[in-house]
Amino acid sequence: MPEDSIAHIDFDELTQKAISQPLVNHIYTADPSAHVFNGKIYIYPSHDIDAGDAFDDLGSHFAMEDYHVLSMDHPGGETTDHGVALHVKDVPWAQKQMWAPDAAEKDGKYYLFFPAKDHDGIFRIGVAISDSPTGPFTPQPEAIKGSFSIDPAVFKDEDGSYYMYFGGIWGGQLQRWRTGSFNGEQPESPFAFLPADNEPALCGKVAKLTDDLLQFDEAPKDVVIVDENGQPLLQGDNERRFFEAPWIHKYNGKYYFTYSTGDTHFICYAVGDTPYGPFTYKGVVLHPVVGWTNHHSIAEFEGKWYLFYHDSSLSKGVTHLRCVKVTELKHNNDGTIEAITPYK
Ligand code: FUB
Repeated sequence: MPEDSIAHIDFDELTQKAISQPLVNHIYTADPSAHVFNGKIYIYPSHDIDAGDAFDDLGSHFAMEDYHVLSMDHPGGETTDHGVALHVKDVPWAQKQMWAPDAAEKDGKYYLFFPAKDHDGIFRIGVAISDSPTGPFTPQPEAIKGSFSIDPAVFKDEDGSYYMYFGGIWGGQLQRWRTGSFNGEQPESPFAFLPADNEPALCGKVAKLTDDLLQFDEAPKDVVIVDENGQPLLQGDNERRFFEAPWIHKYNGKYYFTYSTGDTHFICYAVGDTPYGPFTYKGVVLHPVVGWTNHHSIAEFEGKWYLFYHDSSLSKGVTHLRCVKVTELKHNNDGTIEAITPYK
């Protein structure tokens, strides 16, 4: 929901109408990536702070410096904040803007994947390792070779392969990589280098990870989203095309690619037969929330599916001070997802 609509919101009424409440309210949290490890739910969110940076279309106001891990025994249970799991000052290659992270488990070790701007102001994706799902995590000295842009989401397929989905346009810089290398020619603008409205939309990326989960095992490929006629969505199709916040879950043998449409504020989904797609656009998962960004993850716990998401209700509408929430998500018998309206 854009900022200019917020002036008219009665936040007491909104809290009453919200389908779920903040999981924690002692810190601001966003971009929740949820996983079930050892029968318990762990949430890897961004930790929002007000660093005083002005709002702009590059997201400079999202100036996060560290990560906390949250956990709960079951949805609706008490949420525990396990404190600082990784701080930007401990990451040699990173300078600022610790944006949306994700995590994975392999052979009893836990891997935190996170984007940050490097010392040249270019978003890269790094990995940090821990023996515990709650950290603290020890970062690798360098970012993943060949990594770029933001919003990593790591998916473990049933054959034991791990894939990273990532990317975000505007402040996430994906458009600057259209030629395969970083285009830093003009002063940073969210709109330079984007395809024209009648050209195929910029795609999120996917790359298989190496066995140690520390590098890409292949050059990142496009995650192509097509319409009902098999045609790639166009850049001007703002209500359906990819903007940021990719996630993937598998349901009944199909791969569900879910993502934010950014400036139109939806979480949408598209379905494919392989982890690489192509994915056919199907519809909306989550309608706009209070705050500019919409970001989510989807996890199964004890046979039910849950959508983890955020809004800016706790800060009464401040875009960069968000709070994470959870609600049940339903797959219909025909494989579609029941769209969620965040306020009744
Ligand atoms: O939290 C910073 C950025 O805002 C994330 O990386 C995007 O997905 C959006 O939620």
